[in-house]
Amino acid sequence: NRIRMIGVPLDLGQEQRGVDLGPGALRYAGLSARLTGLGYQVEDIGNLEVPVRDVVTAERQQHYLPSIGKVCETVYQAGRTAVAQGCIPVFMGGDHSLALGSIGGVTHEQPTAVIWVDAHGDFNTPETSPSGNIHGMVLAALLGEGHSELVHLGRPGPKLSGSDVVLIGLRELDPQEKVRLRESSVNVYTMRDIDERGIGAIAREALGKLAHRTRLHLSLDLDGLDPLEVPGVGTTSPGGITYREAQLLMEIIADTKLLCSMDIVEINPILDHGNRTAKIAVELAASAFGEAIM
Ligand code: DIR
Ligand code: MN
Ligand code: MN
Ligand code: MN
Repeated sequence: NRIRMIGVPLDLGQEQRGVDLGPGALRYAGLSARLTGLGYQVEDIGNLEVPVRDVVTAERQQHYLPSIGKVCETVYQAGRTAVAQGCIPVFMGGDHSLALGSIGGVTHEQPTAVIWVDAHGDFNTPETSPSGNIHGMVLAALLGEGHSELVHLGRPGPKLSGSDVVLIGLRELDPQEKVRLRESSVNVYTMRDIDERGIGAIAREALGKLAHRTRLHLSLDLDGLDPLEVPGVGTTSPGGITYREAQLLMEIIADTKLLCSMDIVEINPILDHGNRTAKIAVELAASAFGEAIM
C-alpha cells in the first residue's frame, strides 16, 4: 500500500496570506512518519510549482483564475498519475481550490465518491459569490457550473454528480449559494444534523448514500472543525465539528477501507498557535488511513 504526498502551496483561491505554508506545516507535524508507522510505503514528491501571489498581481481583478487553472492542471495530472500507478495521493494544501485538480485527476479513470468536510458549501458560481474567491466555487465547478476554465479543467465536462458528494459540517452559506445547494442533488449534513443526531449516525448514513461507489475521496477543509480547537485557518466559523467528532468520522471512514485519496486544505500556520492545526490534521489523516486506539 503506497501513499504519495503531494504539496500544493496554493494561496490564490482566497485572500488571507499564509495558507501556502500548509504543506510545510503538515511535514513538520510528522505526516509522513505517522503514515509510515501504519504500514504504508510513503513517498513525498515535494511541492508542485505554484506562482507566488506577489508575482501575479496583474491577475488580482480576476481572483487569480488563470494561475489557479494552471496549477490545478498540474494537480490533476499528479492525481491521475498517482492513481494509475496504484498510489493513494494525499494533497497537502494550500487552499481548497486545489480540489479542482485533485478530484478531477483521481476521477480520471474511475468514478469516485467524495466526502467534503467544510464549514462552507464551496458551491458559489461567479454570479452568486459575494467575495469572488475561487475557493468558494470549487464544488460547483466540479459539478459543471461556473468558470468554464475550471469546469473543463483536465478533461471536458463535470467531474462529479451531486449524488456522488456528501457535505459534512456546514454552517456558513451565502444567500444564493444556499438556494443553489438546496436545488442540487448534493447530500448535505449541517451542524444542526450533527448536533441532533450525532456524528456517528451521520457518518454511517453519509457512507450509505455513497455506497454506489467503490472508491472514496476525502476533502478535508480544516475550517470544518471548531476554531477553538483548530485556529489556524483563514476563514474561521464558530460552532464547528469537535476534534472528537472528527476523529470518529475518520475512524468510520477508515472502516470502509475505500479511502483512495485525500485533500488536507486551508491550514494557515501564520494564524495558528504552535502548529496546532497541522498536528490535528495529522492525527485525523492517521485515523482516516486506519490508525486505531486499540
Ligand atoms: C464564502 C467563503 N462562501 C465564499 N467560503 C469559504 O467566499 O464563497 N470556503 N471560506 O472555504
Ligand atoms: Mn472549503
Ligand atoms: Mn471552508
Ligand atoms: Mn489517530
